[in-house]
Amino acid sequence: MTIIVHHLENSRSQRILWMLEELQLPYEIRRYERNTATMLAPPELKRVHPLGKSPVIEDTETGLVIAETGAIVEYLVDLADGKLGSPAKRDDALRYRFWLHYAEGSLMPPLLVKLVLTRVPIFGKAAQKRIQPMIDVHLDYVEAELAKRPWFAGDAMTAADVMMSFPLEAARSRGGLDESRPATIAWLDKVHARPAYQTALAKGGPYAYA
Ligand SMILES: N[C@@H](CCC(=O)N[C@@H](CS)C(=O)NCC(=O)O)C(=O)O
Repeated sequence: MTIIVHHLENSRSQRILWMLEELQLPYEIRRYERNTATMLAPPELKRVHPLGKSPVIEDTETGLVIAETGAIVEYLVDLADGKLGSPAKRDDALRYRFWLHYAEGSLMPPLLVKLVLTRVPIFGKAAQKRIQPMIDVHLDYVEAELAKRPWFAGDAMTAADVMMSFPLEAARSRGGLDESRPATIAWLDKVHARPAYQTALAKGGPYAYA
């Protein structure tokens, strides 16, 4: 069995490479470059999945094609017999589920809006100022939570941390996350120092956010 990862440069799919390295599952990477004018994915990705987004994985054993980071992460947890999955303690399990959904459901949208606004001339600058306070509410919340425990769900690293890595990398790059939120920065540094993260980085090719 091999997992084929359709990996777009500088994108959410970096998380899947990290996850696969943590789980030590066999995988191979098909890397795609963005269109330099639009920053969109190339049309080949639409031949893999109708949405044409990354990440998408293919499981060579079952022939299944799976899109959406959270769904992929849960699929991989199952393949690895629950490793990095929901913790046994109820509070940890509730936090695990919360952060797993929060990453794409709540934190990514305002960061994406800000990114789009950086490309809008004149009006974009003023609008970015309106969106930053919304991002700050999220970053303050994340900081308060990470000040209480080493990983998002509790004492152990889980797939919830994998999900949270890309939005927080994006926040550090363009969302105002800096040393004024030390617990979050320490968490990011700890993630980036993990051998599995470093191996994923080496295999995935250049990545702007680590
Ligand atoms: N919520 C989806 C978002 C997928 C997504 O928008 N991926 C971006 C990469 S960060 C993409 O493929 N962008 C290129 C495009 O939209 O053409 C997920 O987490 O998988």
